[in-house]
Amino acid sequence: MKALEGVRILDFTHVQSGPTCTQLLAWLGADVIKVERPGIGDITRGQLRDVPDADSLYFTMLNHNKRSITIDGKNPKGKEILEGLVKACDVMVENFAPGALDRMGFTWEHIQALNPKIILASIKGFGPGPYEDCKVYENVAQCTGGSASTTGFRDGPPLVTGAQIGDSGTGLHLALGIVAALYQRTKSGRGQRVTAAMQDGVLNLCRVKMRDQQRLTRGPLAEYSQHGEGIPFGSAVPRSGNDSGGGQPGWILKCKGWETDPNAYIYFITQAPVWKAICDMIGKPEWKTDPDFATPNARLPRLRLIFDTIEEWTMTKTKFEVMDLCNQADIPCGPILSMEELAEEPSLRETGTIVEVDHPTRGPYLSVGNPIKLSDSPSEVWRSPLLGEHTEEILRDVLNLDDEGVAEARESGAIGEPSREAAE
Ligand code: CAO
Repeated sequence: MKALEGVRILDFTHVQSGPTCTQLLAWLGADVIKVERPGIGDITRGQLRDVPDADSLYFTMLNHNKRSITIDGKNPKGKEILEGLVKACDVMVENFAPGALDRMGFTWEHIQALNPKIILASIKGFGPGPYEDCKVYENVAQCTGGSASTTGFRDGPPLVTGAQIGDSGTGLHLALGIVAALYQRTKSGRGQRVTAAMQDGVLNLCRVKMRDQQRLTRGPLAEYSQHGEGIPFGSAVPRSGNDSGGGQPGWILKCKGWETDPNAYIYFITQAPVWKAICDMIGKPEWKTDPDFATPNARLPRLRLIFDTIEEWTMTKTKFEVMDLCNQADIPCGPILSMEELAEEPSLRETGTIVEVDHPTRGPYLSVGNPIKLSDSPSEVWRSPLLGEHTEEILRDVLNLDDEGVAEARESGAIGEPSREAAE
């Protein structure tokens, strides 16, 4: 059995943030019913397509283990079907633009009246306040949640990151809220609303930068390399390049081959407890006792010199050789791994973090599996559904419609026509 077996989710999500949340819940064992617009579906099915006429990787990699039903929520019969699903589900998840669900007639009051035990979980760009009505995509959240202003180099513009902290990060936050609400319901017997705003989710992930904002009012941030370089701080937390966000200074250093390989680098942390091992490894044993280098505080204003010196050593070795040598001495470091290297990493394949999935119209593709491992609820990864692939199955199994009921739904235009692939 799976952790969330028996939990049925009405998945009204699209694009990335909501689908990452419901995909996680599906991997944990929930029955996730993805509702899509007839003939159109989640817009990502057709975005960034690499195989003509096949669902994009954008869609397939975010919608594993779900069933797809097409329903026109603005058609009266479609609304009736949706109401039936609200009654039959434990959780409804949505990430429409603010107001869209209400305009479709599904206000929280109406949803609660239909099913007082249901949990309604929503992602929006912003919480209540001046921007609550705005549509939001990933990079808007990164910029408004404090990530962009603190990412990049001091002398460059703000930067967005490759990690989708606004979308996938908020999906993760919402999934936790849903599981907590399901747990509370076992005692209260009631559903509730769960909301996660993307700005809040990003800010939560940038917590250490808010820490630094407050520390800045009491003096310079000594662990930022700009301090060692004698550059004064302004009133807001600056971009800190590759400085470590914690109390142990770190930086990205070149390794052998950096001239031609854009990823021949390693992140190197000068952790205080292993400082002596670092000095021996890089051929600077005198730094172990030199008062300018022997203590963490003495080192802070000299970090540039220290990392330049370590880099002279790392440049003589590949990133994997540096990793091996450092690990033998317990020195924390990490090679910069490209997506190409990660895709081929055997240990990630073995744990199911990277999986190969087959798909009827696009063939085999690689995906990222469930990063959360439960010993009693292992995740299996099934391909994403074709548009409307399970429409009839869901009408029959979940709503108990017979042939006549399905035909009536079809004729009313509520569920559209079966898609060519799904019909095949
Ligand atoms: N049946 C009938 N209508 C449907 C439907 C269905 N099955 N599914 C969607 N629709 C309708 C909606 O009701 C809405 O109609 P109205 O505007 O007439 O009320 C319409 O489709 C468009 O929905 P939308 O406004 O949510 O979609 P969009 O493409 O314009 O905006 C996005 C996309 C992501 C910017 C917006 O949904 C949003 O801000 N969501 C909240 C924040 C979020 O999750 N952002 C991250 C997305 S991932 O990068």
